[in-house]
Amino acid sequence: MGNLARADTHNPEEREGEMNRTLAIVKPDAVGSGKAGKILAHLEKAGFTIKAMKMTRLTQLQAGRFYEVHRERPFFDSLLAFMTSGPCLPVVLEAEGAIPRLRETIGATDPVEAAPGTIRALYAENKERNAIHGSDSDENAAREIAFFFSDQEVLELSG
Ligand code: RTP
Ligand code: MG
Repeated sequence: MGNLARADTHNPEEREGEMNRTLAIVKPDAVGSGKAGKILAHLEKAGFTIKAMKMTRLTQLQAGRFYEVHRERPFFDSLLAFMTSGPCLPVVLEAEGAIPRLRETIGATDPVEAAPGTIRALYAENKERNAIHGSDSDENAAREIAFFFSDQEVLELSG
């Protein structure tokens, strides 16, 4: 659908595809084991531009709100314990087709199932301690960016 719509336009920039933004979080396992720099380099090599970033340590309340959708899942309490166990790095990333591109770059949730060369295949310890988060839809990307960053923060930093 997107490609058909773009074929009708005479604007070369639009034909190139739409630039958009998504949210990654370098998770506490990766920050704690000194893999954050390699993961950020991997993201840049994969074509993402870092538009905003911060280091923070989530509270139980924040982690619970962020992963609200998983509240009824058996791994929820363990996920919250993990995500609050140390600092993490929320990062706003920009690229063409940023949301699917990030999901492809990070790989499947469980590193055993993640495609070779993906961030989780390279750096995740296991299905829970899996190095990085990536937004899974346009709607969630907008929600998750706003969860960590004010409009002003993103705009002031990225121009
Ligand atoms: P994320 O939201 O962090 O990008 O991960 P995802 O979409 O690949 O996976 P999701 O199903 O949304 O799960 C969120 C996070 O919960 C932990 N998890 N543990 N022990 C388990 O079976 C299990 N399943 C999920 C992982 O940290 C996962 O990334
Ligand atoms: Mg998810």
